[in-house]
Amino acid sequence: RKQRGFTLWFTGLSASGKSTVATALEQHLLHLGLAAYRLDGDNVRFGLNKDLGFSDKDRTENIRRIGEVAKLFADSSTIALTSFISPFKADRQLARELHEAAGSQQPGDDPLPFIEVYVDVPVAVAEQRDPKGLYKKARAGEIKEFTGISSPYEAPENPEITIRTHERSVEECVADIVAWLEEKKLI
Ligand code: GGZ
Repeated sequence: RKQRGFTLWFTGLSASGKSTVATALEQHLLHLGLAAYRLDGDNVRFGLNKDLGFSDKDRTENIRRIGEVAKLFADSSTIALTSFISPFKADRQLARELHEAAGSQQPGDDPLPFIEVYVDVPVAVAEQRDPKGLYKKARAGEIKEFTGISSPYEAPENPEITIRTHERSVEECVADIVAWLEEKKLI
C-alpha cells in the first residue's frame, strides 16, 4: 500500500525538546523506509522566512507559511515534521484547516492528517536547560518578546499527542508517538 503523507506538528517552548524529538523520530521513520522531512528554524527561518522576526504578526506569518509548506510535503506522500514554537492557537488551527481543506479539492480526496504534538514542559524546566542562553537574555531584557517570558505561549487544549521530555527519555517519547501512529494505521 502506498504511503500516505501527513504532518506531525510539534509545538512547545524554546528548549522544550521539539527539535530533539522530531529529529530522532525522523531518523526512526527513515529507517522504516518511510519518506520523512523535518522543517525547523534552521532550514526555514534562515531561508523562506528570513524576512520574518518575532513580533506576533511575524510569528503568525511564519506559521502560516510553514503550514502551507508542510501541507505540500504531506500532499506529496511525505511525512512532514515541523518543530516551531507556534505559540498561538489560532495559527495552529489555521495550519490544521489547510490540511483538512487539502482533501476537498477533488472528489475522492481525503483530508491530510494533521497531528499536533504538544511538547509539554514547564517554563521553569526550559529556562533551567537554556542551551543557548536565550532565557537569560530575555530575563535581562536583551531579547524582547521572548516566548514564555515576555510573549505568550497558548498551550493546546486538545493535542493528538502530548510528550513530556523532562519525565521521559527521547527514545520513550519517540516510541509513544510511533505507537500512536501505528494505532491510527498511519504507518
Ligand atoms: C522565542 C526566539 C526568540 C523570541 C529568537 N521568542 O530555542 P531556539 O531559539 O533554537 O528556538 C527559538 C526559535 C523560535 O523560532 P520559531 O520559528 O519556532 O518561533 S515561532 O513559532 O514563535 O514563530 C529560539 C529563537 O528562535 N528565538 N528570538 N523572541 N524564540
